[in-house]
Amino acid sequence: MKVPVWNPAVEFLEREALERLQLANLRKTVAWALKTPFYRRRLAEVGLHRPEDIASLRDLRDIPYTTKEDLRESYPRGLLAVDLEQVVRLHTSSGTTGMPTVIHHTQADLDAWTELVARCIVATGASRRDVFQNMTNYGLFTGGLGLHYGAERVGMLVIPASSGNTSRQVQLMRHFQTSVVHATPSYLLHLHSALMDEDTDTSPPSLRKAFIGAEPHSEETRRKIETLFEIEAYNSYGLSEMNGPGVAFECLYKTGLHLWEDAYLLEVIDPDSLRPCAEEETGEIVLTTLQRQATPLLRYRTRDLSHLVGGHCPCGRSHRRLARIKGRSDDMLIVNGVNVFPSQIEEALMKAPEVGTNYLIQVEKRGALDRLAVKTEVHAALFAGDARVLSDLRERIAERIRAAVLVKPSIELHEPGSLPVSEGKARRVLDLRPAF
Ligand code: DLL
Repeated sequence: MKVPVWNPAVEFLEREALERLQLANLRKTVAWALKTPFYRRRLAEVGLHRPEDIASLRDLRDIPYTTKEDLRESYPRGLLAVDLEQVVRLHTSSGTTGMPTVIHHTQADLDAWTELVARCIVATGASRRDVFQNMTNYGLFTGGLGLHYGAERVGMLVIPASSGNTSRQVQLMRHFQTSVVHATPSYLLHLHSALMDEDTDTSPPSLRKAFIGAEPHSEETRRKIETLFEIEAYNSYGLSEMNGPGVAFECLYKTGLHLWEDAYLLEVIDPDSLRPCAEEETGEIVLTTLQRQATPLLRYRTRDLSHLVGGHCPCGRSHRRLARIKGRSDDMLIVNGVNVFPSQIEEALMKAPEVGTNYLIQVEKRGALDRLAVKTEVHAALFAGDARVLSDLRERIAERIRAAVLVKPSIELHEPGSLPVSEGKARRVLDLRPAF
Protein backbone atom coordinates (compact mmCIF):
# COMPACT_ATOMS: atom_id res chain seq x y z
CA MET A 1 0.00 0.00 0.00
CA LYS A 2 1.36 3.45 -0.87
CA VAL A 3 1.46 5.54 2.29
CA PRO A 4 -0.11 8.97 1.79
CA VAL A 5 1.89 11.66 3.56
CA TRP A 6 1.75 15.45 3.84
CA ASN A 7 5.23 16.32 5.13
CA PRO A 8 7.59 13.35 4.63
CA ALA A 9 10.66 15.30 5.80
CA VAL A 10 9.20 15.62 9.30
CA GLU A 11 6.85 12.63 9.51
CA PHE A 12 9.58 10.10 8.71
CA LEU A 13 12.36 11.93 10.53
CA GLU A 14 14.76 9.49 12.17
CA ARG A 15 14.41 9.23 15.94
CA GLU A 16 17.76 10.84 16.68
CA ALA A 17 17.12 13.80 14.40
CA LEU A 18 13.61 14.13 15.82
CA GLU A 19 15.02 14.34 19.35
CA ARG A 20 17.57 16.97 18.28
CA LEU A 21 14.71 19.00 16.83
CA GLN A 22 12.73 18.53 20.05
CA LEU A 23 15.60 19.79 22.16
CA ALA A 24 16.03 22.89 19.99
CA ASN A 25 12.28 23.53 20.12
CA LEU A 26 12.14 22.93 23.89
CA ARG A 27 14.78 25.61 24.44
CA LYS A 28 12.78 28.03 22.28
CA THR A 29 9.66 27.16 24.26
CA VAL A 30 11.43 27.80 27.56
CA ALA A 31 12.57 31.16 26.17
CA TRP A 32 8.94 32.05 25.35
CA ALA A 33 7.72 30.73 28.70
CA LEU A 34 10.26 32.87 30.58
CA LYS A 35 8.47 35.93 29.19
CA THR A 36 5.48 35.16 31.45
CA PRO A 37 5.65 36.08 35.16
CA PHE A 38 4.03 32.72 35.95
CA TYR A 39 6.76 30.60 34.37
CA ARG A 40 9.58 32.97 35.40
CA ARG A 41 8.57 32.33 39.00
CA ARG A 42 7.94 28.61 38.54
CA LEU A 43 11.18 27.97 36.69
CA ALA A 44 13.25 30.11 39.06
CA GLU A 45 12.10 27.82 41.88
CA VAL A 46 13.95 24.94 40.20
CA GLY A 47 16.98 27.05 39.23
CA LEU A 48 16.04 27.43 35.58
CA HIS A 49 16.68 31.00 34.44
CA ARG A 50 17.77 30.72 30.81
CA PRO A 51 16.88 28.41 27.90
CA GLU A 52 20.53 27.25 27.81
CA ASP A 53 20.00 25.74 31.27
CA ILE A 54 18.25 22.92 29.41
CA ALA A 55 21.17 20.69 28.41
CA SER A 56 19.23 17.65 27.25
CA LEU A 57 15.66 16.36 26.93
CA ARG A 58 16.11 14.64 30.29
CA ASP A 59 16.22 18.07 31.95
CA LEU A 60 12.52 18.33 31.19
CA ARG A 61 11.98 16.23 34.31
CA ASP A 62 13.15 19.13 36.51
CA ILE A 63 10.41 21.40 35.19
CA PRO A 64 7.28 21.57 37.37
CA TYR A 65 3.95 20.44 35.92
CA THR A 66 1.33 22.90 34.68
CA THR A 67 -2.28 22.12 35.52
CA LYS A 68 -5.71 23.24 34.36
CA GLU A 69 -5.94 25.06 37.70
CA ASP A 70 -2.85 27.12 36.82
CA LEU A 71 -4.49 28.12 33.56
CA ARG A 72 -7.79 28.95 35.25
CA GLU A 73 -6.10 31.04 37.90
CA SER A 74 -4.35 33.10 35.24
CA TYR A 75 -7.62 33.87 33.40
CA PRO A 76 -7.92 35.84 31.16
CA ARG A 77 -4.36 36.80 30.12
CA GLY A 78 -2.00 35.18 32.60
CA LEU A 79 0.13 32.90 30.48
CA LEU A 80 0.46 35.21 27.50
CA ALA A 81 4.10 35.25 26.32
CA VAL A 82 3.85 37.81 23.49
CA ASP A 83 2.50 41.36 23.12
CA LEU A 84 -1.23 41.45 22.62
CA GLU A 85 -0.73 43.07 19.18
CA GLN A 86 0.85 39.84 17.99
CA VAL A 87 -2.17 37.76 19.01
CA VAL A 88 -4.66 37.07 16.22
CA ARG A 89 -7.08 34.65 17.88
CA LEU A 90 -8.01 33.04 21.16
CA HIS A 91 -9.91 29.90 22.04
CA THR A 92 -11.33 28.92 25.39
CA SER A 93 -12.18 25.45 26.57
CA SER A 94 -15.65 24.71 27.78
CA GLY A 95 -15.23 25.13 31.53
CA THR A 96 -17.68 22.78 33.18
CA THR A 97 -16.52 23.99 36.58
CA GLY A 98 -15.00 27.37 37.33
CA MET A 99 -13.20 29.56 34.80
CA PRO A 100 -12.50 28.33 31.29
CA THR A 101 -8.91 28.00 30.11
CA VAL A 102 -7.74 30.48 27.47
CA ILE A 103 -5.19 29.84 24.74
CA HIS A 104 -3.90 32.75 22.66
CA HIS A 105 -2.42 32.29 19.18
CA THR A 106 -0.11 34.34 16.97
CA GLN A 107 -0.40 33.94 13.20
CA ALA A 108 2.65 31.64 13.32
CA ASP A 109 0.86 29.52 15.95
CA LEU A 110 -2.21 29.17 13.73
CA ASP A 111 -0.04 28.28 10.71
CA ALA A 112 1.77 25.60 12.71
CA TRP A 113 -1.55 24.18 13.95
CA THR A 114 -2.94 24.12 10.42
CA GLU A 115 0.13 22.20 9.23
CA LEU A 116 -0.41 19.56 11.93
CA VAL A 117 -4.07 19.11 11.01
CA ALA A 118 -3.12 18.81 7.31
CA ARG A 119 -0.73 15.98 8.23
CA CYS A 120 -3.53 14.19 10.11
CA ILE A 121 -6.01 14.49 7.25
CA VAL A 122 -3.60 13.20 4.63
CA ALA A 123 -2.44 10.34 6.89
CA THR A 124 -5.95 8.84 6.60
CA GLY A 125 -5.79 8.81 2.81
CA ALA A 126 -8.08 11.83 2.41
CA SER A 127 -6.92 14.32 -0.23
CA ARG A 128 -7.70 17.40 -2.28
CA ARG A 129 -10.12 15.28 -4.32
CA ASP A 130 -12.42 14.95 -1.30
CA VAL A 131 -15.47 16.97 -0.32
CA PHE A 132 -15.18 17.57 3.40
CA GLN A 133 -18.20 18.35 5.56
CA ASN A 134 -17.14 19.71 8.91
CA MET A 135 -19.93 18.92 11.37
CA THR A 136 -18.27 20.24 14.51
CA ASN A 137 -19.00 23.55 16.11
CA TYR A 138 -17.31 26.64 14.67
CA GLY A 139 -16.50 29.02 17.47
CA LEU A 140 -14.58 28.89 20.69
CA PHE A 141 -14.60 25.09 20.42
CA THR A 142 -11.47 24.18 18.46
CA GLY A 143 -12.91 21.31 16.40
CA GLY A 144 -14.58 23.52 13.77
CA LEU A 145 -11.90 26.06 12.89
CA GLY A 146 -9.04 23.61 13.53
CA LEU A 147 -10.18 21.07 10.96
CA HIS A 148 -11.43 23.78 8.62
CA TYR A 149 -8.05 25.40 8.09
CA GLY A 150 -6.26 22.06 7.88
CA ALA A 151 -8.68 20.78 5.23
CA GLU A 152 -8.32 23.98 3.19
CA ARG A 153 -4.54 23.69 3.43
CA VAL A 154 -4.83 20.19 1.96
CA GLY A 155 -7.00 21.62 -0.80
CA MET A 156 -10.22 19.78 -0.01
CA LEU A 157 -13.56 21.30 -0.89
CA VAL A 158 -14.73 22.32 2.58
CA ILE A 159 -18.38 22.58 3.60
CA PRO A 160 -18.34 24.54 6.91
CA ALA A 161 -21.62 22.99 8.07
CA SER A 162 -20.85 23.35 11.79
CA SER A 163 -22.79 21.24 14.29
CA GLY A 164 -26.47 20.49 14.56
CA ASN A 165 -29.38 20.90 12.13
CA THR A 166 -29.34 17.26 11.16
CA SER A 167 -31.74 17.47 8.22
CA ARG A 168 -29.59 20.18 6.65
CA GLN A 169 -26.47 18.06 7.22
CA VAL A 170 -28.12 15.20 5.34
CA GLN A 171 -29.18 17.51 2.53
CA LEU A 172 -25.68 18.97 2.20
CA MET A 173 -24.17 15.49 2.11
CA ARG A 174 -26.49 14.41 -0.68
CA HIS A 175 -26.34 17.61 -2.76
CA PHE A 176 -22.57 18.07 -2.66
CA GLN A 177 -21.52 14.40 -2.53
CA THR A 178 -19.67 14.69 0.74
CA SER A 179 -16.94 12.07 0.92
CA VAL A 180 -15.35 12.87 4.31
CA VAL A 181 -17.05 14.07 7.49
CA HIS A 182 -15.75 15.27 10.84
CA ALA A 183 -17.97 14.89 13.91
CA THR A 184 -18.13 13.57 17.42
CA PRO A 185 -18.87 9.82 17.38
CA SER A 186 -22.12 10.37 19.29
CA TYR A 187 -23.32 12.87 16.71
CA LEU A 188 -22.51 10.54 13.82
CA LEU A 189 -24.56 7.79 15.44
CA HIS A 190 -27.41 10.24 15.86
CA LEU A 191 -27.05 11.31 12.23
CA HIS A 192 -27.33 7.71 11.14
CA SER A 193 -30.67 7.33 12.94
CA ALA A 194 -31.87 10.45 11.13
CA LEU A 195 -30.81 8.97 7.79
CA MET A 196 -32.69 5.80 8.58
CA ASP A 197 -35.82 7.82 9.32
CA GLU A 198 -35.73 9.14 5.75
CA ASP A 199 -37.51 7.09 3.08
CA THR A 200 -34.28 6.40 1.22
CA ASP A 201 -32.82 4.60 4.30
CA THR A 202 -29.25 4.54 2.94
CA SER A 203 -26.27 6.64 3.86
CA PRO A 204 -24.97 8.85 1.03
CA PRO A 205 -22.98 6.59 -1.34
CA SER A 206 -20.29 9.25 -1.81
CA LEU A 207 -19.27 9.02 1.87
CA ARG A 208 -16.02 7.11 2.47
CA LYS A 209 -14.36 8.42 5.63
CA ALA A 210 -15.10 9.99 9.00
CA PHE A 211 -12.79 11.69 11.47
CA ILE A 212 -14.16 11.09 14.96
CA GLY A 213 -12.94 12.55 18.22
CA ALA A 214 -13.37 15.12 20.96
CA GLU A 215 -14.99 12.59 23.29
CA PRO A 216 -14.13 9.17 24.66
CA HIS A 217 -15.44 6.29 22.60
CA SER A 218 -14.74 2.61 22.31
CA GLU A 219 -13.43 0.44 19.49
CA GLU A 220 -16.96 -1.01 19.29
CA THR A 221 -18.42 2.45 18.66
CA ARG A 222 -15.90 3.03 15.87
CA ARG A 223 -16.85 -0.31 14.32
CA LYS A 224 -20.52 0.52 14.65
CA ILE A 225 -20.00 3.79 12.78
CA GLU A 226 -17.95 2.01 10.11
CA THR A 227 -20.56 -0.70 9.62
CA LEU A 228 -23.61 1.54 9.68
CA PHE A 229 -22.21 4.01 7.13
CA GLU A 230 -19.97 1.50 5.31
CA ILE A 231 -16.98 3.82 5.71
CA GLU A 232 -13.59 4.00 7.45
CA ALA A 233 -13.53 6.00 10.70
CA TYR A 234 -10.31 7.47 12.15
CA ASN A 235 -9.77 8.47 15.74
CA SER A 236 -8.64 12.05 16.32
CA TYR A 237 -7.31 13.27 19.67
CA GLY A 238 -6.63 16.76 20.87
CA LEU A 239 -7.43 19.32 23.53
CA SER A 240 -7.87 23.06 23.40
CA GLU A 241 -4.86 23.62 25.69
CA MET A 242 -2.73 21.98 22.94
CA ASN A 243 -4.47 23.97 20.14
CA GLY A 244 -7.31 21.48 19.70
CA PRO A 245 -7.50 18.69 17.11
CA GLY A 246 -4.23 17.83 15.35
CA VAL A 247 -2.36 16.51 18.39
CA ALA A 248 -2.65 12.81 17.55
CA PHE A 249 -4.47 10.97 14.77
CA GLU A 250 -4.76 7.51 13.32
CA CYS A 251 -3.20 6.81 9.96
CA LEU A 252 -4.55 4.34 7.37
CA TYR A 253 -3.35 1.41 9.47
CA LYS A 254 -5.26 2.39 12.65
CA THR A 255 -2.59 0.99 14.96
CA GLY A 256 -2.82 3.82 17.48
CA LEU A 257 -2.75 7.61 17.27
CA HIS A 258 0.50 9.15 15.96
CA LEU A 259 1.35 12.11 18.15
CA TRP A 260 3.28 14.86 16.33
CA GLU A 261 6.44 14.86 18.39
CA ASP A 262 8.07 17.83 16.71
CA ALA A 263 5.17 19.91 18.05
CA TYR A 264 4.50 18.19 21.39
CA LEU A 265 6.84 16.59 23.87
CA LEU A 266 5.07 13.52 25.19
CA GLU A 267 5.29 11.94 28.62
CA VAL A 268 3.06 9.30 30.19
CA ILE A 269 3.14 9.33 33.99
CA ASP A 270 1.49 7.55 36.89
CA PRO A 271 -1.07 10.17 38.04
CA ASP A 272 -0.49 9.36 41.72
CA SER A 273 3.23 8.73 42.08
CA LEU A 274 4.12 10.92 39.05
CA ARG A 275 6.78 8.40 37.96
CA PRO A 276 7.17 7.84 34.20
CA CYS A 277 5.22 4.87 32.86
CA ALA A 278 6.76 2.10 30.80
CA GLU A 279 5.63 1.45 27.22
CA GLU A 280 2.18 -0.22 27.18
CA GLU A 281 1.57 0.90 30.79
CA THR A 282 -1.48 3.11 31.20
CA GLY A 283 -0.95 6.52 32.74
CA GLU A 284 -1.72 10.20 32.34
CA ILE A 285 -0.63 12.00 29.18
CA VAL A 286 1.56 15.03 29.89
CA LEU A 287 2.35 17.37 27.00
CA THR A 288 4.73 20.26 26.43
CA THR A 289 4.14 22.56 23.46
CA LEU A 290 7.21 22.81 21.25
CA GLN A 291 6.08 25.31 18.64
CA ARG A 292 3.70 27.70 20.32
CA GLN A 293 4.72 31.29 20.89
CA ALA A 294 1.70 33.01 22.45
CA THR A 295 0.81 30.42 25.10
CA PRO A 296 3.69 28.02 25.68
CA LEU A 297 2.77 25.24 28.12
CA LEU A 298 5.35 23.17 29.96
CA ARG A 299 4.46 19.66 31.14
CA TYR A 300 0.72 20.19 30.97
CA ARG A 301 -1.20 17.48 32.81
CA THR A 302 -4.03 16.54 30.46
CA ARG A 303 -5.75 14.09 32.87
CA ASP A 304 -6.30 11.84 29.85
CA LEU A 305 -5.34 8.22 30.37
CA SER A 306 -3.66 6.16 27.68
CA HIS A 307 -0.47 4.24 26.98
CA LEU A 308 2.32 4.29 24.43
CA VAL A 309 1.98 1.63 21.75
CA GLY A 310 5.16 -0.37 21.28
CA GLY A 311 6.78 -1.39 17.98
CA HIS A 312 6.59 0.39 14.66
CA CYS A 313 3.60 1.32 12.56
CA PRO A 314 3.66 -0.14 9.03
CA CYS A 315 3.21 3.40 7.68
CA GLY A 316 6.83 4.13 8.65
CA ARG A 317 6.19 7.35 10.56
CA SER A 318 8.66 7.82 13.40
CA HIS A 319 6.24 9.72 15.66
CA ARG A 320 5.13 7.49 18.52
CA ARG A 321 1.55 6.30 18.95
CA LEU A 322 -0.91 6.60 21.78
CA ALA A 323 -3.56 3.97 22.36
CA ARG A 324 -7.22 5.03 22.28
CA ILE A 325 -7.95 7.27 25.30
CA LYS A 326 -9.17 5.05 28.12
CA GLY A 327 -10.79 7.82 30.11
CA ARG A 328 -9.68 10.67 32.30
CA SER A 329 -8.09 10.41 35.67
CA ASP A 330 -10.86 12.74 36.78
CA ASP A 331 -13.95 11.17 35.14
CA MET A 332 -13.41 7.83 36.72
CA LEU A 333 -16.45 6.81 38.76
CA ILE A 334 -16.04 5.02 42.04
CA VAL A 335 -19.12 2.89 42.57
CA ASN A 336 -19.22 1.17 45.93
CA GLY A 337 -15.44 1.28 46.02
CA VAL A 338 -14.96 -0.06 42.51
CA ASN A 339 -13.27 2.10 39.87
CA VAL A 340 -15.45 2.31 36.79
CA PHE A 341 -14.63 3.99 33.52
CA PRO A 342 -17.65 5.11 31.50
CA SER A 343 -15.79 3.90 28.38
CA GLN A 344 -15.82 0.33 29.73
CA ILE A 345 -19.59 0.48 30.17
CA GLU A 346 -19.99 1.84 26.66
CA GLU A 347 -17.85 -0.92 25.23
CA ALA A 348 -19.92 -3.62 26.92
CA LEU A 349 -23.18 -1.93 25.96
CA MET A 350 -22.32 -1.55 22.30
CA LYS A 351 -21.61 -5.26 21.99
CA ALA A 352 -25.37 -5.91 22.10
CA PRO A 353 -26.65 -5.64 18.52
CA GLU A 354 -30.08 -4.51 19.78
CA VAL A 355 -28.59 -1.39 21.34
CA GLY A 356 -29.23 1.88 19.54
CA THR A 357 -27.21 5.04 19.41
CA ASN A 358 -27.83 6.91 22.63
CA TYR A 359 -27.30 6.02 26.27
CA LEU A 360 -26.86 7.57 29.71
CA ILE A 361 -24.99 6.31 32.77
CA GLN A 362 -26.45 7.43 36.08
CA VAL A 363 -25.03 6.98 39.56
CA GLU A 364 -27.05 7.77 42.67
CA LYS A 365 -26.99 7.07 46.38
CA ARG A 366 -29.54 4.62 47.77
CA GLY A 367 -29.09 4.40 51.53
CA ALA A 368 -25.42 3.72 52.14
CA LEU A 369 -24.82 2.20 48.75
CA ASP A 370 -24.20 3.61 45.29
CA ARG A 371 -26.56 2.53 42.56
CA LEU A 372 -25.45 2.37 38.96
CA ALA A 373 -28.12 2.65 36.28
CA VAL A 374 -27.68 2.52 32.52
CA LYS A 375 -30.42 3.91 30.32
CA THR A 376 -30.12 2.96 26.70
CA GLU A 377 -32.10 3.25 23.50
CA VAL A 378 -32.80 -0.02 21.72
CA HIS A 379 -34.41 -0.77 18.35
CA ALA A 380 -38.09 0.21 18.19
CA ALA A 381 -39.24 -3.21 16.97
CA LEU A 382 -38.40 -4.76 20.37
CA PHE A 383 -41.21 -2.85 22.06
CA ALA A 384 -43.84 -4.38 19.78
CA GLY A 385 -43.06 -7.97 20.78
CA ASP A 386 -43.15 -10.15 23.89
CA ALA A 387 -42.24 -8.34 27.15
CA ARG A 388 -39.99 -11.29 28.00
CA VAL A 389 -37.67 -10.33 25.13
CA LEU A 390 -37.10 -6.98 26.82
CA SER A 391 -36.47 -8.44 30.25
CA ASP A 392 -34.03 -11.01 28.79
CA LEU A 393 -32.19 -8.23 27.00
CA ARG A 394 -32.04 -6.15 30.20
CA GLU A 395 -30.51 -9.08 32.02
CA ARG A 396 -28.03 -9.83 29.23
CA ILE A 397 -26.80 -6.23 29.09
CA ALA A 398 -26.56 -5.97 32.88
CA GLU A 399 -24.54 -9.18 33.01
CA ARG A 400 -22.17 -7.98 30.28
CA ILE A 401 -21.53 -4.72 32.08
CA ARG A 402 -21.01 -6.56 35.36
CA ALA A 403 -18.41 -8.75 33.68
CA ALA A 404 -16.61 -5.65 32.39
CA VAL A 405 -16.68 -3.35 35.41
CA LEU A 406 -17.55 -5.67 38.31
CA VAL A 407 -20.65 -3.66 39.21
CA LYS A 408 -24.08 -4.83 38.09
CA PRO A 409 -26.19 -1.92 36.91
CA SER A 410 -29.94 -1.71 36.58
CA ILE A 411 -30.86 -1.34 32.94
CA GLU A 412 -33.60 0.83 31.49
CA LEU A 413 -34.53 0.30 27.85
CA HIS A 414 -35.89 3.25 25.90
CA GLU A 415 -37.40 3.76 22.46
CA PRO A 416 -35.15 5.40 19.84
CA GLY A 417 -35.09 9.19 20.14
CA SER A 418 -36.37 9.29 23.73
CA LEU A 419 -33.10 10.07 25.53
CA PRO A 420 -31.75 13.65 25.35
CA VAL A 421 -29.49 14.30 22.34
CA SER A 422 -26.58 16.66 22.28
CA GLU A 423 -25.26 18.24 19.10
CA GLY A 424 -21.74 18.59 20.42
CA LYS A 425 -20.09 16.49 23.08
CA ALA A 426 -22.57 14.05 24.53
CA ARG A 427 -23.10 14.14 28.27
CA ARG A 428 -23.07 10.45 29.04
CA VAL A 429 -22.63 10.40 32.80
CA LEU A 430 -24.95 11.82 35.40
CA ASP A 431 -23.51 11.55 38.89
CA LEU A 432 -26.33 12.42 41.28
CA ARG A 433 -24.48 11.52 44.48
CA PRO A 434 -24.04 14.30 47.01
CA ALA A 435 -20.54 15.82 47.02
CA PHE A 436 -18.35 15.18 50.05
O1 DLL B 1 -12.15 18.25 22.10
C1 DLL B 1 -10.39 19.08 20.67
C2 DLL B 1 -10.83 18.19 19.58
C3 DLL B 1 -11.75 18.61 18.66
C4 DLL B 1 -10.30 16.90 19.45
C5 DLL B 1 -12.16 17.79 17.61
C6 DLL B 1 -10.68 16.07 18.42
C7 DLL B 1 -11.60 16.50 17.50
P1 DLL B 1 -11.47 20.11 24.35
O2 DLL B 1 -12.86 20.61 24.16
O3 DLL B 1 -10.51 20.96 25.08
O4 DLL B 1 -10.79 19.87 22.93
O5 DLL B 1 -11.56 18.69 25.03
C8 DLL B 1 -10.40 17.94 25.23
O6 DLL B 1 -11.63 15.86 25.12
O7 DLL B 1 -8.68 16.14 27.10
C9 DLL B 1 -10.09 14.38 26.12
O8 DLL B 1 -10.51 14.15 27.45
C10 DLL B 1 -11.29 14.47 25.20
N1 DLL B 1 -10.97 13.96 23.87
C11 DLL B 1 -10.60 14.65 22.78
N2 DLL B 1 -10.39 13.80 21.74
C12 DLL B 1 -10.62 12.54 22.20
C13 DLL B 1 -10.57 11.23 21.63
C14 DLL B 1 -11.22 19.00 21.94
N3 DLL B 1 -10.26 11.02 20.36
C15 DLL B 1 -10.71 16.64 25.90
N4 DLL B 1 -10.85 10.19 22.44
C16 DLL B 1 -9.47 15.78 26.00
C17 DLL B 1 -11.17 10.37 23.75
C18 DLL B 1 -10.98 12.66 23.56
N5 DLL B 1 -11.25 11.58 24.32
